[in-house]
Amino acid sequence: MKPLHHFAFFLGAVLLLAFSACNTAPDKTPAQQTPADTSGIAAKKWWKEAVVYQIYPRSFKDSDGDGVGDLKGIISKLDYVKSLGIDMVWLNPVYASPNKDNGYDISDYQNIMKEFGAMADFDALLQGFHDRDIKVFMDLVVNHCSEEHAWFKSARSSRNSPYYNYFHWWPAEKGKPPYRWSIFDEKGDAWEYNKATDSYYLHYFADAQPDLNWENPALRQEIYKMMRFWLDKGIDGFRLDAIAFCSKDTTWSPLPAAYDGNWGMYYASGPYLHDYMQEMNREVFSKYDIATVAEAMGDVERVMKFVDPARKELDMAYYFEAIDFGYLPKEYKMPDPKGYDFVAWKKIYAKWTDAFAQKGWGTMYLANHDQPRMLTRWGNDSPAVRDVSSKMLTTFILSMRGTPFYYFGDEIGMTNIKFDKVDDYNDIELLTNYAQVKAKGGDLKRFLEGMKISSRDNGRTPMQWDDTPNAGFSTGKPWLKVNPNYAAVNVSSQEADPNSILNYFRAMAQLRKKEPVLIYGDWQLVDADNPDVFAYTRTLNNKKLLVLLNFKAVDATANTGLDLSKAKVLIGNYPAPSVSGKLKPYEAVILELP
Ligand code: TEU
Repeated sequence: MKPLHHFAFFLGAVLLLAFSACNTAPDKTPAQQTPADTSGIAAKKWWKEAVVYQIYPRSFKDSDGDGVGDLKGIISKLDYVKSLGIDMVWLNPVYASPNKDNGYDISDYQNIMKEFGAMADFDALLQGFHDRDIKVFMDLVVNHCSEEHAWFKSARSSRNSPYYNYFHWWPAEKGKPPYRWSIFDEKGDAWEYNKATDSYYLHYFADAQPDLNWENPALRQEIYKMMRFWLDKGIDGFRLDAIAFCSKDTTWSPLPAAYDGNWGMYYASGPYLHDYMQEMNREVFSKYDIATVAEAMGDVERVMKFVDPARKELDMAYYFEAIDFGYLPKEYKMPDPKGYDFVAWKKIYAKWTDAFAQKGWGTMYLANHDQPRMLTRWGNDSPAVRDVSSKMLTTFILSMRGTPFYYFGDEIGMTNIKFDKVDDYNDIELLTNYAQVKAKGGDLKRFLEGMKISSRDNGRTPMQWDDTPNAGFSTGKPWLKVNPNYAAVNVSSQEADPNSILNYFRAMAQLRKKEPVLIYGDWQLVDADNPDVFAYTRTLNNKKLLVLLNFKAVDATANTGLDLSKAKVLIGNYPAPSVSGKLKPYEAVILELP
């Protein structure tokens, strides 16, 4: 099977499962079937009540004119971040890194990336957030490190290095290693030959990102020590990158006959994964009042294991089934030109939200640094409807059950940049896939058209602060081009406008704070088969809210079967919000029902 196809097959399998689950019991959700959480009151925790704002430091604000965002830049915007009404910030990796994968290849876990500043800047940033009652989440990348990490440099020099067993090796005298797939490798091969040791090392991601050997207890202790270093500084939690992949089957047996290219699921099935999570919790997390979120691949059963409180592992998980929806089968991240099946997509949300109502806790996101801009992917970025469409998606994120993770720049409606030329891209994922399509003699023009919708760099362009050159991001040449629409889409112009996307985000964040029903309330999909409207109720004690979201560019009607005659509008994205269930294009409204 060709490497590009593996991920697509994974998606295909997941979709098939989703469809069959939905077809058998369209509206009968687990929440209805079992009385486990019918009151909607889960154990209260600060991290369930928080709105998280994700900052990609490279693209947020550059303080020294080198074209790369930095920590001092973020410090200069602390009051802006506070003004959003968010509670917690997730910083993408700021550790020392040669940046083959923009900080996800760490060469020193206890130092700051040169371009971003120094440890003193980090300490000042943390203090600045804490002074404003904002908690800080660090990205923890421990499935792999950088080839420039001292451990790997030593390990690759000799089989006798004390660090050799910090990594996974296949000795060349045993012949070629059994096939494993790599996501950021042009050859799609996760084993890379190393001459000095006459052996192959494993890398699920790029060859510059060797996988760490979690099977080695000494390595695990090093990781825990490093985690304590950051927690002792006072950070408030970790986002655990690619953590589902850390345990490996070190018998390296050939892939099972049943393997269907579903690498996400396969790699997330390591034999000791949850032993390691429980050990990490015992040795580190349980000793601090922090929150942890897993980047958890796999199906409901797999993801649930991370967050079932009885298992004492992690607190929250984000899953991929909804965000990876709507790509063509057998092709990596190629959007289906016919669009996506909206009804099936809603039912994916229903399935996961219902699962997290039983145990654990989920998250809600429509974008992050691995995704395109939410407005282009899930809304409509054309100037005529950009405003309403963006506010509608914000209403969605902040009214779902699960901790919202909101991506910087979405609060002003930033859109995909849609590069025409491959030279404009920076991302290792895109460049790898481009090289693969080229090597196969594939249609590069078609590939680049697809990437205008799905590529990660669309979400990584610099923050648009104002209409001065480079959108006020940097006085130097930005590392990635600024979206030319910055003259119209920027913070400064939206600050002044009470009806702006930015001020709508603030209002929605306040509403979530004011209404516990939006956090702890039961969630129920209504009018499930409506092809245009995403409608659901949130219920807590005697309070019932109805959320109506028109995802289409045309008028639409929600048939909820609920009596709306006494409904009261809590928020809406049109000047005169609808109380009838009849919705204008991209209309969003939250109604309180008596
Ligand atoms: O992503 C984990 C992951 O599995 C990725 O393949 C993800 O699915 C992909 O980026 C989608 O395009 C994490 C980070 O979020 C990502 O930025 C890193 O590149 C990756 O780990 C390697 O560290």
